[in-house]
Amino acid sequence: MSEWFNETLHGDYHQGFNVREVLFESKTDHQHLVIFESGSFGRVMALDGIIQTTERDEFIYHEMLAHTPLFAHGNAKNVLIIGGGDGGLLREVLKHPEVESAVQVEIDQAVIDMCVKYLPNHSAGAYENPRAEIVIGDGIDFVKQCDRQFDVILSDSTDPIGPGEVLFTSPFYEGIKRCLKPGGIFAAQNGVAFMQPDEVSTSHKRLSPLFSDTAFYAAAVPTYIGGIMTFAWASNDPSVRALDLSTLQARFTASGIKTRYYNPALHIGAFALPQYLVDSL
Ligand code: AG3
Repeated sequence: MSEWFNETLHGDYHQGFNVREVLFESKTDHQHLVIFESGSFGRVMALDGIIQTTERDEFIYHEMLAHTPLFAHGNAKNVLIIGGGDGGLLREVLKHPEVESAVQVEIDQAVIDMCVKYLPNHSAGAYENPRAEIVIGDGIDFVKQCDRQFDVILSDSTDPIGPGEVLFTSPFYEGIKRCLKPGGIFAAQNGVAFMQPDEVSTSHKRLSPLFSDTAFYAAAVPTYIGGIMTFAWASNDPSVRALDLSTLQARFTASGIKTRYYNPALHIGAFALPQYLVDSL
């Protein structure tokens, strides 16, 4: 008889994975962590019962969270990542030749260690990259205290439940504002809109008093079930979001970065939201 992993995010609707083999399972200092071999999505990592990443579809999420703000910025030298312990986002950020340093603040050392071991294609050596600096700590403390500023800040958090909850609050967004350089861009995972409808309106309510441009963009990630995953976007320079296709295409081509999901046309289209979301803002 086979074993199933059933996600616990939504009370009365879930996805299940056939578990071929549990590779690691433990309660860390912060959360429950499991990494298992699945039937059709390769290796899968879940925190507190919620799917975080799978080998098969992680590229969609990580490419969209990294490349959309980085190509919009065009010359991001200093990048800050909050969370992202599996290393997939750091891997994509470091593909940008203009990035001189990427600081990653992850609360849970065990997530980094176990993902390096059991999901090596996520970080793909990024933690050994001399441009990467890893800080173990809570993202909210870092942005409240940090004396450095960044061109792009990315929040690759869990959902607003447990350790990730503070990363969706006004004090966190105020910290983000103080750590962003002029013209800087903040992007953050913001939940699956159809299943977590309040996340878009709440983030909009909290971000828009602090930033002159607040928006959301979207991508469908199969294992974040229930439709489109949204990403929050905030900046004090509206022109970075209004870039035309030919500028983005020129930057993308010049970078030499090979993607499997992101491309400049999709970048622009991703900001077009379904009407039920537009109406919720
Ligand atoms: N962290 C975001 C997971 C969101 C899951 N939420 C959901 N399915 N509604 C992903 C971490 C990948 N680096």
